[in-house]
Amino acid sequence: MSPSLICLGNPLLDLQVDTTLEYLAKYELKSNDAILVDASSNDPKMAIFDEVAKMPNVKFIAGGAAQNSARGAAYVLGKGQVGYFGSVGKDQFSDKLSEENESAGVVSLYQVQEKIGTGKCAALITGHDRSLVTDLGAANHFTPEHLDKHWDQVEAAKLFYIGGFHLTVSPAAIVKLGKHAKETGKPFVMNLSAPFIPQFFKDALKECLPYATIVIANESEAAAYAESFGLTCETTDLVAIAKEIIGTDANKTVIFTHGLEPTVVTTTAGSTTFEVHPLEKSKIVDTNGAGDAFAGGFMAGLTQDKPLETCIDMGQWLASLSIQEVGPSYPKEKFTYTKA
Ligand code: 26A
Repeated sequence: MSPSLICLGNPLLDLQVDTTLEYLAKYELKSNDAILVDASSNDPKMAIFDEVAKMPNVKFIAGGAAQNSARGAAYVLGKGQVGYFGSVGKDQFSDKLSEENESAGVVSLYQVQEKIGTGKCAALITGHDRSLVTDLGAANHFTPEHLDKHWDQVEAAKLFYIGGFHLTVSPAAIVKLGKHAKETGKPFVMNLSAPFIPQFFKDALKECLPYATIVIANESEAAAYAESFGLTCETTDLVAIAKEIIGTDANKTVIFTHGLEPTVVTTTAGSTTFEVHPLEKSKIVDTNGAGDAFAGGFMAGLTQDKPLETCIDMGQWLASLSIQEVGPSYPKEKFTYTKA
């Protein structure tokens, strides 16, 4: 059996820790952000990983945004239905990621680097905020040729999910999958992932967005898109931004999540909003990975050919399950989605 849903992203191991605003200030980090550090430049932020690894309350958890979504989709779809492409090293971190994928039912389609360590992300939690600091490591060395090794699975897949973070790694790999999706009429879903993607990877985004049939982003990524692409509308006008992304593409849907505010869904036919179901604050453990879980639940619904509004509700349902766990994880217990 071949996976129905194929995902592509950057496999990372998360070092998650509850920390303080003082610690964030030491490295001039924002409390809710995602940034990259470059291991080859003498970036002082590289020290964060060693410091966090030694903190008494640190937890090592499977991460990587699209990989979190893949595990989420598999939580709903079951074993063998979801495949995940990305690049890892040969070390304990990748062993842990493979194990987590295996137990979640995700088929790991890893490209393995002999001499580069698996990527890592320090997930610095302060209250309900998280600051993500990433050293991509091996994840940065994914090459489109690796897709060829599993092309039979690509051809057998029904649909694709691309983490926008991968735009920093291999736009060529995204285009390769995008072309296949376009030629075969399969859904091709892209997530903008973080404000720095539209900000600093504008050309890569421009190259890949035409293949997307569905674009998922949150309100701050939407605002970053509006600014980076010089849109004349307000950066808070989600419908106007979505219309700009869509242009005249009748085959494109834009989904903007907006925290507890309604989710805004736009096509060339118009715009609709969907209420979120807020979770009691006392039940929230941490919101790291909430957006990934939303995408995972959404993709599971799409894989099951559910109507768009059900897919969105499934995304919100899975996100609410995930924020009751530590990090981008899902309950051990198997809950089943029932239509709200
Ligand atoms: C390229 N960058 C910066 C990244 C990431 C990333 N996943 C892929 N590429 N930076 C953070 N993450 C992941 O986001 C999840 C939370 O949404 C973290 O590993 C974390 O699991």
